[in-house]
Amino acid sequence: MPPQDSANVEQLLQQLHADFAPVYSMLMNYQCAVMEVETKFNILNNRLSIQEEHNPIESIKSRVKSLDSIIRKLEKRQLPLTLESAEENLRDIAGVRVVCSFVDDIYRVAENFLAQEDVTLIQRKDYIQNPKPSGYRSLHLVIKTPIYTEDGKKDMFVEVQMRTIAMDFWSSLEHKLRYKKNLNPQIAEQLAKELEACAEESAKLDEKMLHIRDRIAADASASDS
Ligand code: 0O2
Repeated sequence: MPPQDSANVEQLLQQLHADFAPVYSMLMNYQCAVMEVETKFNILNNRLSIQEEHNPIESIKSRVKSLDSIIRKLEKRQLPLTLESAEENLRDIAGVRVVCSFVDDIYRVAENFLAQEDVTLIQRKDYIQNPKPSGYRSLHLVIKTPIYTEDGKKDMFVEVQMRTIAMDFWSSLEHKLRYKKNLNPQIAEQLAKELEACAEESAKLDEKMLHIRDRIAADASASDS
């Protein structure tokens, strides 16, 4: 490459870095918030396992929304297409999904998480007590938590979805149906009905498993005494 072209490339790269710096910085802030929240749940998982003799959390999955999804969501809601507007209006740019073994683990972990001084609850939606018409079940928490940047402390929104393994399994299958394009509408309707029935059965299974776990624990403590 001739020296002059190389200088042009350097200049272009510098310009691109300067242009994209605010975007990188915003997404990095959300990534930091996700890491903070994940750490909180990992610590809770270890601490609560001492009391209950089992790990209440099966897995934690996290993501930061892509720039494309952020812009599309702003457009869909007819909001200004700016970074400031995204930070102000979208509460699910940082998402953490906590999958628990049993339904009561969800509430115990949530309670301990929300009791922390640097976690502020903004919104709580209990789709376990009140499932969506689709059959969707999860506990949704929108919280604010601080991160520490070069410019100081910054409070960040994080959306936490908490569910059992069964709810997570159901939700990922239903998500496939939801986003499948070009599906015959009659088949889609039939599948949605079948999925709704699956959600009911799955909730009953969660209840039965919880009951069995409690009976095992009760029997074990009776044998110990
Ligand atoms: P994706 O692709 O999972 O990110 P919001 O969209 O958050 O502004 P709303 O309706 O207040 O608006 O949020 P809600 O109902 O609390 O749920 C938001 C998220 O929950 C969804 O994000 C899904 O992840 C999940 N969810 C809610 N309802 C359903 C459902 O019926 N089926 C499945 N599979 N997931 C659901 P996104 O951004 O819609 O989708």
